[in-house]
Amino acid sequence: MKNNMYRLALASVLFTGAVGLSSSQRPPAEKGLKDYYQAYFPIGVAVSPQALKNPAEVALILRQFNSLTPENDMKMGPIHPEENRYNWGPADAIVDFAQAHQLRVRGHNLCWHEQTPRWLFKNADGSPVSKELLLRRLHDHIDTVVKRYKGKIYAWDVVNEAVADDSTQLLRNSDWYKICGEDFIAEAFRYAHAADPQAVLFYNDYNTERPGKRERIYQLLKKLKQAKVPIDAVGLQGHWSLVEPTEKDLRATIERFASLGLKVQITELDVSVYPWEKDRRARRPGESDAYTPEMQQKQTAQYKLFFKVFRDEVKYLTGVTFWNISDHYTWLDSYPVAGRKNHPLLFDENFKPKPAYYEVVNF
Ligand code: 9MR
Repeated sequence: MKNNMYRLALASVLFTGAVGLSSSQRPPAEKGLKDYYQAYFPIGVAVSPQALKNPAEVALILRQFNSLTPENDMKMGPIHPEENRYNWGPADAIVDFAQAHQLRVRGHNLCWHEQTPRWLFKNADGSPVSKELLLRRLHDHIDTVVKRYKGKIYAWDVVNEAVADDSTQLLRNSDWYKICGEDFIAEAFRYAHAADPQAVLFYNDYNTERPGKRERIYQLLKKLKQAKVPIDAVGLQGHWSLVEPTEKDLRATIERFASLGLKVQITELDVSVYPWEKDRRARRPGESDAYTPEMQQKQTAQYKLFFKVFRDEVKYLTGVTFWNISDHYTWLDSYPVAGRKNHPLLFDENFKPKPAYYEVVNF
């Protein structure tokens, strides 16, 4: 690690001193995550169009990452707010940026129970739509969005988070499920495949390393494979923490899904300094936002372990994407309610690499 820090420091001295040299004399620009992992898999990041206008964030993205995921702008609500109106601007801005800088794009997502537009599940008179109409709407949405970005988006999260957290059910009791039963899942994959046969199609979910949920997801994916549904891969979101997952659960998860002939990606990686708390993230009285040395140390060890496992599992793993760029902005600070300041990423609030970064690139 010391060695690496020394090399980075030296590189930046050389680089600053190199202004005025001809291009053949200039030393190579400092390496980033994407370069250290070039022989392994692309390293991506979730972005908004606003971040792509901020020079400090742009510099960090271009140095460190070679794949982008729109954090929100391709979800059905934002991109298709009314039945006959698409809002392409923000999504196009991200795809155009990626094209200009030769970055890959993962599309996120085509069918989810959150961030759905208000018109989707209702008839004009407010009554719930029939299964036939809902599937037709799903088809038209997927067909339009996937075809627009054909050749520019290499992979899609087709169905997001359809499996229940509750161990007594296989599928989440969403409006999709209530109206269509489980058929919407297979149909979504068929529509996406018909629109772009080259795109790599994912089922994407969270808490995939917890044995109970892992098995429920496994059952769903096995059924889809047996029915010859065009699904290629599974996305482990990777919203992890200082206490989970264990190495054993992480390896078991990757290998269990790979045994179905699916590729695996980590699609939304961050390591929260608080335990999993999706339903109770609000700031509690008397709590501080401190990012303590103990938290930082544990987080560094977690990142080191996770990337060691990722490298070991490279046969199955085809990408790792972080959910947000740096601790300057993370969804964990504000979703679903304003909560404690979190510090889940490899770069700090000033866009500087944290100790965890050096452990990830030093192998
Ligand atoms: O990061 C996203 C946040 O800005 C949105 O408010 C939120 C809305 O549900 O979605 C967040 O992204 C989610 C992703 O699309 C799917 N997996 C969980 C992510 C974090 O909630």
